[in-house]
Amino acid sequence: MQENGFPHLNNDSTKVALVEGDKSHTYSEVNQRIDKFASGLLGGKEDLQEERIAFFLPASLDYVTTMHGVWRAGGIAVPLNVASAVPELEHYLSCASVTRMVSTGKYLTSLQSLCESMAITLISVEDLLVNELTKLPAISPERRGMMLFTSGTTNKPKGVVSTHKTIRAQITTLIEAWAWTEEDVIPLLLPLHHIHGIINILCCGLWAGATVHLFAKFDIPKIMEQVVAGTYNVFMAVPTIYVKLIQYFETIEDAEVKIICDGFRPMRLNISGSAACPVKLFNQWKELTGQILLERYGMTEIGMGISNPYDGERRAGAVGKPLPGVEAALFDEEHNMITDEEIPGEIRIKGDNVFLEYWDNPIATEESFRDGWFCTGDVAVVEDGYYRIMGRSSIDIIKSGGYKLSGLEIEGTLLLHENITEVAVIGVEDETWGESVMAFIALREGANMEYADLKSWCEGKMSSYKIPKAIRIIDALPRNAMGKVTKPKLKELLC
Ligand code: MLC
Ligand code: AMP
Repeated sequence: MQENGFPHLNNDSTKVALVEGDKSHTYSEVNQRIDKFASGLLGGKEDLQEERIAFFLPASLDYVTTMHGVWRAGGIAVPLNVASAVPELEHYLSCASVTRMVSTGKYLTSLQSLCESMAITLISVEDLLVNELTKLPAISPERRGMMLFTSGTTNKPKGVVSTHKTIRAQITTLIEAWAWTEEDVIPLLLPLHHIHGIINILCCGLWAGATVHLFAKFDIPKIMEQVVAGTYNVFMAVPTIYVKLIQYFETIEDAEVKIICDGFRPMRLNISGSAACPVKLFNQWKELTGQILLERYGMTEIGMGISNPYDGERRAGAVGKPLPGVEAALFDEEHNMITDEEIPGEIRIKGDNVFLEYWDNPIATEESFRDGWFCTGDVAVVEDGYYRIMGRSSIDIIKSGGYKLSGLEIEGTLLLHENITEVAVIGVEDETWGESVMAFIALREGANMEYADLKSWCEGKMSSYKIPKAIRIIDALPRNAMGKVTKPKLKELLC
């Protein structure tokens, strides 16, 4: 197992690192490919000096090559969501001042005009796999390594910048806490522009010398085939994935359900995170598979902060205790640390796992820290040392199927519709998605709106998972004396 150093990849030689369809790739093959790619990216330079290199790639050998290649060449990796709409991509690319974009196959054609219009050089992975290896730079841990975009309480997503030290801390705490070993085999079925897929699965797996099976999408039958074959001993997903698996079980014969559940039963670990795991789901999964889900809590800015134990009681409805190397505490509205159990407060986090800054946004960075603590905006209580998440301080943030969405960002796009005069977006409780996006809309006089028409209007303007799942037309939005929309009142309208 790797002890330290960069860039975060095991160098064991003959072991299989990645499986992609019917192809498998050993660590030595992957490492050599990364070195060639990094040499190609450097193109004669000694060090990329934190050049922002974006990449638009599904989970694949190419993705791993690019991510690690950028790291080895001294750049900042900016992985993008392959399901993004063009206006979203324009924001990410201009916000990060991206100079080069790496992609492959069919995506190269679709990205061409965007890259041309933004003076970004579009390159294919293959083009950078040079044969002449160059000396790669020494990368100090304090250097910036990755930028991930996160939605929040602002209109547009912010770039969360992690250093190599941050990335290493985020990985190593999980290797220790969840007992990763090179014997582990895990499917990666989550998108690779968020830390759940990137850090918890891909980076941890490749640091530990484990084998990661890459799936470009959440393809239930294909993944279940491998579960039945006993291929995996670790499984990590968002709650919606467990819900969808249970919904899938309802569509197949009981005997087949039993075979699949028997594939989950001997695994050493099933993890749920990125959104609250309802107690009902925790119990259903236990009943079906015998697996006691390990729920943990994290955030783009901190990696994982709090986790139920690998050994010991995994408590339903709770996210556990601070991870090794992570300091967590609750604070009241006056910024006093809460020391009594069962009094709710905001979770604040300290440790090497915490990000460096929001890219090019010193004000947002400063506002998100207080006395050295990162303020998460999540409210929790502690019971017998176990944290239980109660909610979020902002109603503008929605967690749908594990994706964090900004109500304000969605409102900003909907307001571009010629018939919409006012709009407020909230998250409403939903059994499949945790929360689903609902828009309250006031229309121009005399105008009508059907949901289906609005949905097709939204396509291409925002990622499809941000599109409201329901709308309600109202005459005017409720506002307080200051003229601010009172979103809690909208929730009351639904009762
Ligand atoms: C897909 N759809 C969603 C959605 N995902 N709608 C709302 N919320 C979502 N999350 C919609 C699509 O727009 C489409 O709508 C329809 O569902 C089918 O799309 P799909 O792509 O085929 O869906 P599926 O593959 O089933 O995707 C579900 C999912 C996916 C759960 C696999 O949402 C997912 O990968 N979520 C995980 C996101 C994640 O990694 N979050 C971690 C963030 S990091 P239509 O109408 O067009 O049919 C973090 C920190 C931490 O949170 O603690 O980990
Ligand atoms: P993101 O910004 O996409 O990384 O999402 C981080 C947010 O997801 C956190 O701030 C929490 O609100 C939420 N989250 C992550 N894990 C959990 C969990 N186990 N229970 C409840 N909320 C969670």
